[in-house]
Amino acid sequence: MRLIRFDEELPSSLMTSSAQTGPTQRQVHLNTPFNDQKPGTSGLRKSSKQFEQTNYLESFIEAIFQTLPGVEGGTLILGGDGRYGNHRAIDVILRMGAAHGLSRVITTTNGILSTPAASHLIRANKAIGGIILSASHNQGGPDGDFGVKVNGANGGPAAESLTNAIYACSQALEKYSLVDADVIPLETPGHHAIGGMTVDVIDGVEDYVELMQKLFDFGRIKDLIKTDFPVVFDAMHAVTGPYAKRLLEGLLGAPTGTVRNGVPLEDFGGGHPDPNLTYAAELADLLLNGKAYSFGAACDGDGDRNMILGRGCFVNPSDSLAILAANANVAPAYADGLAGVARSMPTSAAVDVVAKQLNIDCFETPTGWKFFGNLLDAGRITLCGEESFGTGSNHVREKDGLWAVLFWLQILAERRCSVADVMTQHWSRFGRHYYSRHDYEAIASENAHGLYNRLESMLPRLIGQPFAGRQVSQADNFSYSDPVDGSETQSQGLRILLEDGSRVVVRLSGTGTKGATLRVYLECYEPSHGNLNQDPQHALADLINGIDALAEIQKRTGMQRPTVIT
Ligand code: VG1
Ligand code: CO
Repeated sequence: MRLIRFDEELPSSLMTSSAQTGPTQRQVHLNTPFNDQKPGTSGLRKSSKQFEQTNYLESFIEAIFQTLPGVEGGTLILGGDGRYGNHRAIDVILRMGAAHGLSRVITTTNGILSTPAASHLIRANKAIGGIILSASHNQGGPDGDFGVKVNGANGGPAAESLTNAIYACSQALEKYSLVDADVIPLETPGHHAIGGMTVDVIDGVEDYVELMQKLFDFGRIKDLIKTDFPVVFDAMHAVTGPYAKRLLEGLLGAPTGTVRNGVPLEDFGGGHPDPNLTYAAELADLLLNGKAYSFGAACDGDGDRNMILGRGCFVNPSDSLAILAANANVAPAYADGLAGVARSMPTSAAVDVVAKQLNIDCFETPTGWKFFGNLLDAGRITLCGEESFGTGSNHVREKDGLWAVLFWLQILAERRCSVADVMTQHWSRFGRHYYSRHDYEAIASENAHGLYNRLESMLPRLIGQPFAGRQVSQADNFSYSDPVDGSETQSQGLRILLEDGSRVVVRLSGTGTKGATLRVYLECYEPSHGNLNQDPQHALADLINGIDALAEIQKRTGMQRPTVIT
């Protein structure tokens, strides 16, 4: 355990408080710095227990405040997905922010703020950035995970250069600063101060809802819902409940009860707030086996992911991105066309085919939304997405779950057909990318790294060799050169590309907290005149067996089958 060596009280000359005496500023010294605060794919994620260690959260926050540009005199956006630890973290960050000379923090009632809504607030208020308290789709509660996401002034996840600098700072940290102050009440909107720092508690839903109204034609969506088109949304007891209620049940006139699990809970009701067929099984069952709804959707813990379902129909996220791109003109915000599109490397090439037809650029980036930021800022792309249930546009700098739901409803409102019809018509025009992701969760770390390193060392010899009844045309560890700032990112996943355009990608997750998670991404293309109605697991069977044999997945993970199949 790390003990506080001594506390030092400082004369607080910077502090000008509305209170009669300014708050006391303190510095807390660390015995030894923490050496495990390296942010992963999106922020720092650890178990709640790790975050509850003395000084652990404070250390990471200090590293952020010492590294993020513009803290002195700047405005910060602060909130989270409502998970266990949210309130305590907001209190700590406010008192540390005051000690570091922030001039203003905008936080939200009950600290509820979705990741895309935070991104919007950063941009709308010209803030220096934001801190979002979330471990996204990871489970919450005292026995679950907690997380801290750091966003920059553009509203997007901090670039690697910044997260590396934060990590370096945390490893060398000797002390942190905070002030002693009363806990700011978050139950209702209001204006407060801690010393010279203003704390504005605002409704975290309002600005976001206004933004959505600018992007989409709510009247038309309302007309669709009014006709015989019942919709259902599962907020998974996470952050999107209040947003979805205001949007769907409020503005769009869907009946009360449309939003299920709509009250954010500290432990997400014991569930796993990950909108996929495994963890949102109840919703999946309603749509895939029931007949009551025409459209269903769910979002993850912090509201940036989305799953779209139609009656008897699951929309693969890679297809979803392609379909949004192909139909973008139906939404007022994108009626003038798209500047370009981007997808993460493991995402299927379905959107590439659309981009080609639209004659626009299509970029392939590493996994993680931070890599889209430069392309969005430079106006090179309008839409982007990931296979992991993430889609978004230039309206914010994060993926945006409810935005995707509204976009789908807009398409359905224009086309007046079923989700399944949208899918089959898309495939018959562009061909179909059969796609699946197999996740092996919580594998012993050595086994996962052993498997990965072995496969990586085999790659050079695979080129030209047979694999899954095809020939390997390229095999490498993906690296990315940012077309905007020229920065290079190496080692982003092992790719086995086959001569017919099919491929297998293998990565280790950068968001898991228990052991290691192996992700295997599988893809093959069927042209528009081919067989478009297979079960993806069947269409991909050769690739599934091929990679298992090559990488010895079952043997080395000790698992007969993946934990999650998407
Ligand atoms: C996963 C997804 C990735 C996504 C990231 C953050 O990362 O694969 O596409 O950007 O989560 O999403 P990884 O490293 O575990 O594969 V979220 O909604 O958890 O912030
Ligand atoms: Co998320």
